[in-house]
Amino acid sequence: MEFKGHVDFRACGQAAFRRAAEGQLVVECRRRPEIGYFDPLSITFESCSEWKKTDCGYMLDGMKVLILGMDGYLGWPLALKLAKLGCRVYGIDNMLRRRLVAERGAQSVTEIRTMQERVAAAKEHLGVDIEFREMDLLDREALFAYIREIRPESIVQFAEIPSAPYSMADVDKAVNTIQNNVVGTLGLLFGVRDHAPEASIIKLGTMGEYGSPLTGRPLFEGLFPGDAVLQYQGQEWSLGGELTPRDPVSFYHVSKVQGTFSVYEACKYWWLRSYDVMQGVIYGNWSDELQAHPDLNTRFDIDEWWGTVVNRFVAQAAIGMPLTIYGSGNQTRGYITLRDAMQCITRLIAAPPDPGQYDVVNQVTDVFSVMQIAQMVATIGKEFGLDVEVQRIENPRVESEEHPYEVIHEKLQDRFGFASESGFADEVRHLFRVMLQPENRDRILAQRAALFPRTRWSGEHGEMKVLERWKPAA
Ligand code: USQ
Repeated sequence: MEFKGHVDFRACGQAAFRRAAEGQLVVECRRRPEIGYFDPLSITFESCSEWKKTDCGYMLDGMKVLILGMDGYLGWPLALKLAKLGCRVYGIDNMLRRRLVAERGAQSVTEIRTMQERVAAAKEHLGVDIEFREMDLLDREALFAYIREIRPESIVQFAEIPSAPYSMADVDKAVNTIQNNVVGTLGLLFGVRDHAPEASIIKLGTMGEYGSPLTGRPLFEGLFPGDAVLQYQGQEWSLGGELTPRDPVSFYHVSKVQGTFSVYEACKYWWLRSYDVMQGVIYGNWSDELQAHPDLNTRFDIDEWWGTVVNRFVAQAAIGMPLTIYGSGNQTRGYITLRDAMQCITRLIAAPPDPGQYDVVNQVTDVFSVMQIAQMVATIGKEFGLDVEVQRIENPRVESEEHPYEVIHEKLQDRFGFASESGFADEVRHLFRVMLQPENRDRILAQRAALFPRTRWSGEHGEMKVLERWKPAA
């Protein structure tokens, strides 16, 4: 999508509107108050020096973006991408993820540098400046002071514990997840209200907030469409614009649902603006910026708590471990590559919502069952000389194994111009090349014990039973 013509002042966040004496609406630019009030229709994207055309549409030049959770799998590639696009990028992280992965006896397969080294590498290899401060989102005093200091134009909330199994492992981990995610997001909203109310908030939610309704009801983008109707006892009511039902599948997903409600309410009470991103399962580790140098690597986890299924399967195949399909393998989810996810988030940052607007996007490109993923990974593995075996094991989770899955994912393409740049096969081929590098393969082998699941939703811990093993035909 390309904006044509006049500047989208609502996306700008820099415009202060006023009614002139004759009743005409005029606007003042917060970035350039010296030009005074002007007619909003008198400025086009092409003529406004504050807007710049990028690969992701028109964007505020030097837009100030604060990334919460910059050290993570998503936070770091996003920082690099935005910095390369000319944004002023700021970030915080409390480095918790590194500690929690170590707690499971695991580590990132790709070797990652400290944040200080990464920031220096970004300068050296990409020529960009990124500002990082080690800070806990729960330290509200420090957070609010930082927001006051930089007055971000966009804030990306990635500073959440992202693992369903971790949140189900024991009471401390469940509480840690809820505390970090729910309280962290709530505090942030007050900070934005008081210190940067015009900033747009990009909140990372998850497709798992919806669950997988057995009725086959479509998973709309957060809110019911205008023509949705409830029929009950011979009467009809409109559901248009209401939040769709949530049916989370772990305490982690519960924390995301709570985040959704907190953000929704804050937009309503305080006129904040936010996109809530219902994120599908992300896989891969390719982006243009990450490829520039190994010192820029993002983390890549594959253990039972922190790895997502595609990443785990490729790593398992690389060391000759049978792929761990939980239960029937017919569980179906929406998936997206890291590269595509970064493009989506960037487009949302570039074109923020109206003040007071809460909107939701479903961020997925493909829908697969676990069985299909295992089959595809095994087939691609053969190109690398691997004779991949798969195993069905007892499902450690409480989740539907047979269910319809009808995801609506239209807004990112239709309204924000998203076009996928990477597909499953190419991304998995790239992953195999990375996982099979001797030093990476060694790091997978070193954490082999953490690859097989031991965390049941029931709270019991121990090996799952293997139900079946076979080698898929190509
Ligand atoms: N699964 C297997 N074998 C494995 C690992 C997973 O069969 O070795 C199955 C799971 O049972 C599940 C599906 O694969 O049905 C996806 O599991 P996952 O671990 O890849 O993803 P999930 O726990 O759903 O969570 C991940 C991210 C989370 C994000 C979510 C998006 O960790 O942060 O919110 O994907 S979604 O799944 O759409 O909710």
